[in-house]
Amino acid sequence: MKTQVGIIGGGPAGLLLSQILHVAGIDSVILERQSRDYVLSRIRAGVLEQGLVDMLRAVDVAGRLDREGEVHTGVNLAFDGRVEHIDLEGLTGGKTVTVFGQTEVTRDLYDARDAMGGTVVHEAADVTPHGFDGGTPSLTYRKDGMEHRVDCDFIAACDGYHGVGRQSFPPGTIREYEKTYPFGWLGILSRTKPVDEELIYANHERGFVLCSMRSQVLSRYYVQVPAAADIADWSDDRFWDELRARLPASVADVLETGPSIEKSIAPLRSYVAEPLNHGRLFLAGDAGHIVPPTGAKGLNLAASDVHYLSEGLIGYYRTGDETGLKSYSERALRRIWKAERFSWWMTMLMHRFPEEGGFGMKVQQAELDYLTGSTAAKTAMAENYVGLPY
Ligand code: FAS
Ligand code: PHB
Repeated sequence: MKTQVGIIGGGPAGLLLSQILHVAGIDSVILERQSRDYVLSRIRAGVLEQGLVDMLRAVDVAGRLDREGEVHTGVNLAFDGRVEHIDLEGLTGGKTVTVFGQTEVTRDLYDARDAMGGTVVHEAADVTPHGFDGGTPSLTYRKDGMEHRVDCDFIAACDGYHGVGRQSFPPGTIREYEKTYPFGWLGILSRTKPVDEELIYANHERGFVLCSMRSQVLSRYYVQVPAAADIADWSDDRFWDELRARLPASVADVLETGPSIEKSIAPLRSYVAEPLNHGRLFLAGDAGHIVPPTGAKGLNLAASDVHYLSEGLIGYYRTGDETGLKSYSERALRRIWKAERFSWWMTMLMHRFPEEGGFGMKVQQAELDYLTGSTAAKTAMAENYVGLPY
């Protein structure tokens, strides 16, 4: 098989890149190791920056998003028994975020690829990049007991943190920056009315919680748990009791509970690989970086990577100009590191670090008290939360 851009990974980054390239008349093939059902069974991000919404609209994949997505003009911070509102729209001159599940974005991207005759190979095993150091890149993979090969001009590794792309860089060509956190997020999905119209991030001495949603009848909640927590130890009742215990009474009193329809624990990590390309192999999305979900940046960073990479590829195929490809890594990393900083800052501010003792708790509460009382501090948080410019 021959194509122009070989893409490893059929998650949001790979699918969005393929869709943008297609609309620009550039051919691509996606090799995804899982089945489509498996990919669509994963429950992940929920908050979309305007930049991602605009990109989906530009390639005609925002129909359902525009109908079903919820525009949020603010977000809440809860601490010390209080709930304080951050007016995102007012503080950023009109910018907002949209609540619409990553799973639904991925579903709509798959539907769009199908409608445009896109090639997505599922259950492609042992995908391996070759020849990206020189001018003859290719991807090999196994499916139905047969070896296959895709010859291409460029390889985009959109294969997530555990993907093969980054691991294919020659030894010594990648610098890695990493911070792991001593806790994870235990998340549940429940067919219940969300506890508030907007998200609530809560700092509490028992640990962090987040109240989010997917719609007015589908709630998404997270509870900070130790990194070694076993999901088998967390019944629904225990989850709801812990969530209530960590919320201000005004919120806990109106919490609607119900059976979980999904329950999982996500580890928290900050990670960046530099550079994001080696020869004609490019990393985009979680393949190149990971953020703790506290700042709702993971999916949105994948979008800005795809924005920069697709600009470079389109420029190359239209004019032969390689400037955009040569500057991709530097451009993407500048925005990545600002999102890494913001996600780290929100994580350090909102979570319980037992080793910090009571002093650490009091300092967090003092910072939250200052933040919610300062227009300058709230503006700084708001412009990062809605998403910095591409
Ligand atoms: P993805 O990991 O989504 O997609 C990569 C794809 O590549 C996958 O489908 C995988 O099967 C495939 N792949 C991997 N290796 C391959 C190989 N060798 N060959 C072929 N295919 C291969 N972000 C938030 O903002 N909020 C959240 O609440 C949140 N929760 C998360 C929970 C979990 C458990 C995880 C892992 C991430 C979470 N994230 C969250 C971050 C998440 O939303 C990512 O940022 C987003 O999925 C990034 O998209 P991709 O870069 O496409 O990577
Ligand atoms: C979610 O709804 O899954 C979500 C929202 C905001 C975050 C993280 C996750 O910061």
